[in-house]
Amino acid sequence: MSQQLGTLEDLPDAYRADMAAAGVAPLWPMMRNVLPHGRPSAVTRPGFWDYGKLRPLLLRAGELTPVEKAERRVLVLCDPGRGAGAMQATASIYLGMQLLLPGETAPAHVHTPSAVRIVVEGQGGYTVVDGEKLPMEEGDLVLTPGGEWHDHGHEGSAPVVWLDALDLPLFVYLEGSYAVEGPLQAQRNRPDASQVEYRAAGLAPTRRPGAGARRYPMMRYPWERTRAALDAMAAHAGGDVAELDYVNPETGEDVLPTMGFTAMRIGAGQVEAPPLRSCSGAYHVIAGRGVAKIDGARFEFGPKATFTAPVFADIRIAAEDDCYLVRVHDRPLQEKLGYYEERAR
Ligand code: 1HN
Repeated sequence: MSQQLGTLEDLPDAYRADMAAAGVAPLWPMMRNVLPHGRPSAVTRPGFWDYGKLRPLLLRAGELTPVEKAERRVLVLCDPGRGAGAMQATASIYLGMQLLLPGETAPAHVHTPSAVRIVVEGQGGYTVVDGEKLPMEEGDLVLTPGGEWHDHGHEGSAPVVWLDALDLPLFVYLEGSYAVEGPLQAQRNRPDASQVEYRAAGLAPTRRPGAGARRYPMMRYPWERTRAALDAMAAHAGGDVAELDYVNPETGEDVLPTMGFTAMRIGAGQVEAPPLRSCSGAYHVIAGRGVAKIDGARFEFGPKATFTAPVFADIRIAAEDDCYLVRVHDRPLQEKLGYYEERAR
C-alpha cells in the first residue's frame, strides 16, 4: 500500500539544523527519489546524432588539436537529459566519435573501464591490443577490454573515424576509473585471432590439456562476416528482425563483463518494436535509412547515425530500406546484478 510520506518542511527548523550539524538527514522525504514505484525514473533522454553534423566538427578538431595534445581526439556524445558536457550517453554507457588522421598514432595506455570500437569511416586504421594488431574496417567491432594495453595507428591515406563505447560512467561512479600510460606496443607479426583461430563460428582451436583459453580470445569481429550471418538469418526468419549477439567464442557469454552488443538487420518495410527492457541502449546505424521513435521522440536516421534509448524506453524502429544496426546495451551488467527484465509493451 502506498502512502504519502512526510516532507522536510513537516519538521521543525531547529531539528533540521541539528540533524545537518550532526551529518545526518531523514530518509523519508527523499525515499521516493531513490525508490520510485513500479519502475525506475530515468535522467537519460533519447539522443540522436547525425553523422553529417558530427563529421565536419571532428575534422575541424583534427585541424585545431594535434593528437599529441588530445591523447584521444574524441567528440563525446552527451546525453540530452544531462546536458552539454555530460560524459555519458546513458546512465552506464559512454559514447564518443574518435578521429585519427593518416600517419597518426594514439599512445598506448591501459585502464579499468572496457571499450569497444565500431568503425564508422575510413581504411587503414588499426588498434593494437596486448600486442595483437587488429585491422579496423568499416562496421568492425573491436574490443579493448579493461586491463588490456591498447594503442591506435593509421596506415591509410584518409581520415579514420570510429565510435567508442565504454562502461566509463559506471567506473567513475564506483570511483574505480584510472589509466596507466606506456610506450607504443611491439606488434606480433601475425594476423589477429578472428583471421586465424576463430575463422568460423562453432570452431575453436584445440588446446593441450590444462591449457585454458584467453579471457578475451577474439577482440575483432569483422563486419563482413556479421553482415553475411544476418543476411543468411533474415532469409529464413519468416519476416522477423534478425538479431545476433556478439559473444566470446570460447564461452558463449557476452564479449565484455558489463556491455553487450547486438547486430540487427531490419528489412525494408519491417518495424522493430521490442519489449520494454530494463537496460539502456545505443543504436549505431551501419547502413540503411528509417525512422526511430523513442519515448515520443522521432528521429529520421541514415547511415552512420547514432541514437540512444533510456531504460524501459518505448522503442519503434521502422526501416525504409534494409537497415543494419549495432545495438550497445548494459544487459550483461544487469543480468549479473540480477535485475534484467523485459516487459510486454
Ligand atoms: C579511451 O581509452 C579511448 O583508447 C577512447 O581510444 C575514449 C574515453 C574515456 C576514457 C578512455 C581509446 C576514451 C578512452
